[in-house]
Amino acid sequence: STAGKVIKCKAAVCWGPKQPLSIEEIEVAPPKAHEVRIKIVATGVCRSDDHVLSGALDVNFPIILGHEAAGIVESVGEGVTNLKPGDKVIPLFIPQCGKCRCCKNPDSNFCVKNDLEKFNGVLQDNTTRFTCKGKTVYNFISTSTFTEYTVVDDIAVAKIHPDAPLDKVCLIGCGFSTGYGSAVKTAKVKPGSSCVVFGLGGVGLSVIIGCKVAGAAKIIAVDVNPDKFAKAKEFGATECINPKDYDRPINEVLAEMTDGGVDYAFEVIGNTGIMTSALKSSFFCGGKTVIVGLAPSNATMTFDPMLMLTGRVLTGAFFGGFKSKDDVPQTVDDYVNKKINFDGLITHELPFEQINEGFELLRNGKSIRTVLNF
Ligand code: PAD
Ligand code: ZN
Ligand code: ZN
Repeated sequence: STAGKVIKCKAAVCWGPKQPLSIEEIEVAPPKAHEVRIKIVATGVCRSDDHVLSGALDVNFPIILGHEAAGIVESVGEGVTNLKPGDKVIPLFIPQCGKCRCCKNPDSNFCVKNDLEKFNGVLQDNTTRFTCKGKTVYNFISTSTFTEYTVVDDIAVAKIHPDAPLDKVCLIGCGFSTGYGSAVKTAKVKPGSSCVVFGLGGVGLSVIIGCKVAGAAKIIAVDVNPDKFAKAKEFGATECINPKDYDRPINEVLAEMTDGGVDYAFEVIGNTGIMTSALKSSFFCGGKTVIVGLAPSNATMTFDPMLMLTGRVLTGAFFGGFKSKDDVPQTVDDYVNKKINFDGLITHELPFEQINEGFELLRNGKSIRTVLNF
């Protein structure tokens, strides 16, 4: 057994922005108290990882990215009682400590133990278990899954159904849950309502799945890449529009299509200008806008506050408002029991070593989700 020993394995190390990931041999130290070492089996490529590669998000380097994954427990540290070697798990990019003010609030899914606000890149004890070429390698948002083995805090991992296909349910670790939850939990889309979704990547398409399940009557899909429209329709979009086809603001077009504005608008790109467009496209009495996309570090959104005085609601969430440790196992059960399906989001599967190709497919708009298999 490898328990208690340092594991040497392959990982995709990010030495800095604007350069390819480098497959390196790294050392992964054993888990300390309340930590879990996981053998990653499958991991998806999400735009949030690419935001680090493009330089849009400020993190510490070198770092091991990746946060949408599924794997198997290799060993556990002292004090971990609810997990054992061999358990199937999904790492959680928002932990759920269960004890903090956010965790105790039934309406919040955030946790003060998160690493999403500051990207410190360390575990709860302020260190990491990764080294490469003698250097400390940082963690990414409590997870780091672009590696054969990772170590996470036990508050940042959920045990899942033993029959779950890991190369599919890895998407429950981010893209699917974030989009689906944004519709059903954060917005609480009502039957018969109208929705607009800006950005038709893996997350935006999952918003569409959620809007459809919630019974929305009109689901308008917006993207500058019309290649995305076929999938959007497959998942439930009733109309697809490309802002480039119009010479006036897209919110005006949407207002005409929806008797004055949509009931629910979702920004799933990470563009602060589009966030304002989303807000403007929501109905002036009670229309709700949900920010899902991750804007670049230090970006700001500006808008006329009069937009809010008529009763619009602006909100946002990480991870679709899902309380991670509670909702991930339930969502996996729903997948195993065929109550939900999102297989159509996975357009490409590649061996882990071809990770840079996975990012190229995302950047040139050819993929929805690429799943990397180890
Ligand atoms: P993606 O790159 O697969 O999809 C984005 C889509 O937006 C693409 O289809 C683009 O063509 C489209 N697009 C880009 N610019 C425009 C524009 N100006 N107008 C219309 N469409 C445009 O990304 P994704 O689906 O993996 O992620 C989407 C965003 O959500 C991204 O910012 C990511 O960082 C964020 C995210 N947030 C969370 C969360 O917890 N809030 C989780 C996961 C991802
Ligand atoms: Zn993600
Ligand atoms: Zn907490």
